[in-house]
Amino acid sequence: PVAHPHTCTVIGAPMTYGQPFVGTDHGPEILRQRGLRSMLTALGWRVEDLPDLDFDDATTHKPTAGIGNVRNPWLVGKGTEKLAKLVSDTIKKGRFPLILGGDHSIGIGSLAGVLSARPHTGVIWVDAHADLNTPAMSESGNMHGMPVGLLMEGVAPSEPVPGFDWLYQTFRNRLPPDSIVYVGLRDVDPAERELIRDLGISAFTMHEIDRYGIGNVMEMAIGHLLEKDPNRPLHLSYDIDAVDPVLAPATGTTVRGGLTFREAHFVAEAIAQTGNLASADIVEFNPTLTNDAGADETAELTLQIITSLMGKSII
Ligand code: 4U7
Ligand code: MN
Ligand code: MN
Ligand code: MN
Repeated sequence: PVAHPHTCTVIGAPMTYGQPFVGTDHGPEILRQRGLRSMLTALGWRVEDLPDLDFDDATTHKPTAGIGNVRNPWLVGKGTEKLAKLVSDTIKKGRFPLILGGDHSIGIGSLAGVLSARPHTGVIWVDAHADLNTPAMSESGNMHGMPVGLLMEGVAPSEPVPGFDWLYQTFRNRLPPDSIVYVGLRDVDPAERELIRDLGISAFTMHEIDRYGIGNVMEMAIGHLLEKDPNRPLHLSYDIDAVDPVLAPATGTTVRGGLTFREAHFVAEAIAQTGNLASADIVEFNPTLTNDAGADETAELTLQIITSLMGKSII
């Protein structure tokens, strides 16, 4: 298996432009305040904590509003370009990028960066949603619903969305449909469902979690990605809305019937145990969308999931 790099680079990606609410920009700072760094150090990581990326500087030069059916494409495009470069450079330095959202549009930058440094990566997408929309398919125009769609082979638009020229120049690698598995889906748009079926994408929805149990689901999910190459690097994208909204109310697109507390942790533990995890993002925490207690609870849960993911074992 891929040895854990000794150094984890914490990348704050305080993006809000991929969805309609402010507040997701507080994610990185709140996780740091709650002791992310010392928690990682206690697990044996050397930590490089970079300043948050600046996603607001693009507002000064170019149109910020919607273009066609897409909302804020320029802002999301310029921001995710920065993230893609940083993620790719971090991996090339032999470090583990731990990317803190921000809304899930940052997944465009994470995926592009990961695929540029390690084209053969397998991706685990833990989410209530498939995030497989393209501008042509999307009904909302929100780019946090598009990270997988914009990066997947056979789905990604052939022409760049405004602000995304970089995705057609230096970051041209795409994700083959058999290189992703979904865990936790329960709210999939009709056009996304059709793509998942047509492309044969591996999807463990809440139905499969109920049916087989989370232990078997994670074994099947990881098995699918590591089938041909047990040493394959893995990238995890963890949308906190995968967890049941009773436990994680502070997020923008809640859907009832999500992962339980233990299921949410087990997913992270099982991925950590492979020894193949090489990069991760955790996204969509928004402390402003609920009361203080709900925000605290969601922040703490997010931190605990990161702890499990980065190697904490119960005994
Ligand atoms: B998230 C949605 F229509 N599919 O495209 C869309 F249901 O990153 C939701 O997973 C997207 O939170 C959710 O707007 C994006 C909608
Ligand atoms: Mn989601
Ligand atoms: Mn998502
Ligand atoms: Mn969401």
